[in-house]
Amino acid sequence: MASLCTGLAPHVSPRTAAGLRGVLARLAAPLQVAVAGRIKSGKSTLVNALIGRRVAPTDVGECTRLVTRYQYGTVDRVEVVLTDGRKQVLPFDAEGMVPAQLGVDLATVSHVEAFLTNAVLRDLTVIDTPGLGSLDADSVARTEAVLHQSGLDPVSRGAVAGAEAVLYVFTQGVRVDDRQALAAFTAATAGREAGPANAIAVLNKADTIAPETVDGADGDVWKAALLLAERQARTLKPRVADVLPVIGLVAESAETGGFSSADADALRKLAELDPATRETMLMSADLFTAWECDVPQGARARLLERLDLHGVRTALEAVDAEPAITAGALRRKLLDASGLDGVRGKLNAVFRARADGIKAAAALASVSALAAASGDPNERQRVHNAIEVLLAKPEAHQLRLLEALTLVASGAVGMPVDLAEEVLRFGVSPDPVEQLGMVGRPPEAVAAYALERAGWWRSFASFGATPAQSRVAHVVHRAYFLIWQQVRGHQRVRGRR
Ligand SMILES: Nc1nc2c(ncn2[C@@H]2O[C@H](COP(=O)(O)OP(=O)(O)OP(=O)(O)O)[C@@H](O)[C@H]2O)c(=O)[nH]1
Ligand SMILES: [Mg+2]
Repeated sequence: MASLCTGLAPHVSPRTAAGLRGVLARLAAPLQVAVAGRIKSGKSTLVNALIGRRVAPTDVGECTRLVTRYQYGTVDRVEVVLTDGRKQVLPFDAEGMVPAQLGVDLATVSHVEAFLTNAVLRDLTVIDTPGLGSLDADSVARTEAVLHQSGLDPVSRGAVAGAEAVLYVFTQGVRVDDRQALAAFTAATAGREAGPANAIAVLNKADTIAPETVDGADGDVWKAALLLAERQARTLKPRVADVLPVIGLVAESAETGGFSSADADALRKLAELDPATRETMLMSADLFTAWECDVPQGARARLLERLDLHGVRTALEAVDAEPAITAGALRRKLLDASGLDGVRGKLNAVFRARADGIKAAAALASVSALAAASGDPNERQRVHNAIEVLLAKPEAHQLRLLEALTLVASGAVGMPVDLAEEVLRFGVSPDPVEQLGMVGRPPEAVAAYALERAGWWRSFASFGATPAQSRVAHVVHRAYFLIWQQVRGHQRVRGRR
């Protein structure tokens, strides 16, 4: 993609050339992941947990209404980018956060760039977005109106569309069958279709789920969250690779030092209360802070703010199991209970492992858009020809596969359900055996299956498929063929040994 851009630049109009330079710069930069979702769904809290530092203001402040890009820099600083392109540099506030008040007229602000020395950001830029507007109206028509008028302002639309991958934040407030939410999230990626290769969803605030409302949860909050996430996944796939439950607040406190040794001391004291008092206090936030007990109210309020009731209960259970537990070990327990490791793992598997492919696919979409926007038909043709040449190269197979996945996921190319599912499996993991759903099976079986499917897709491409299906089928055929070659290669090596 990079050589396509450099090759084309001297032969196109200055405007298109400037666009190509933009695409080139993006290709060289870390993968950009936007965190998107409804207002107050816990996006900024999750951003902090992922970065491992409390930098994004949550709850209040002007910044929750602005797009903020957290990226790697050698010096910590905040830049407020104005709509006229000027920048104002600000320091982080006394607590190390992006200042809640910027001291600039918000109407003149485009977005905020925050540079941090955190290692996590070396290969991932995280974009915090303002929440999508309220979507509780019943009609889809109204949802559309909300989205196109006020639900998502042009700046955040640009940020999300500009992002190469998306992490959608849901809460259980979104019903499984909530088509509106789905429509909203699809629209949020305007310009770049979301699919299993570039989108993941989380069911956030899992701690607030009432387990008795979920069949099969046996009163267990985390089990309820897993079941709900699974149900949401059924509705949201193939738009997203997966839906994972997470407790962003607990993850943030455990990862950013928000949970202190004073908090651990307070918990140890609370654990010593008689069981009846403790149960009563854990019934509600009000009871927890107002009840008469030895632990100062301020310390309890702090615990609630950092962990909420479910987090406090989890921590108390850890203390019960190990009364002398250190603050560090308690923090680790909380992190485990938050589900953040699962989200990180998914981010790595879906985004990081394929960052080059995702970036190239995004660049391809941008270059196509640049060509479409050009007024000169010759220029359009020149760009299209260059893309055709690129896609015909064997190395472009990954790119074609990601594109095919997106076409099928978005419904742009219609497929019978079982075939669509088969195609979309290529998106679940970069590991070929997982893609075939054959983990643990002997290589001979994997190779035989890949070969059989390669043959099937080849004939489907030639007979019975529409032209659009046929293009996808060719790519799928090749994907199976390459897996067959790879697995057979391993077998040979083993045979020789
Ligand atoms: N109980 C609980 N509360 C959470 C969790 N995550 C976030 N919150 C709380 O939810 C509120 C909103 O969190 P934010 O992170 O500011 O949400 P946001 O989506 O960034 O909000 P906007 O940017 O205003 O749309 C805060 O009070 C958080 O403490 C969670 O996992 N559990
Ligand atoms: Mg926010």
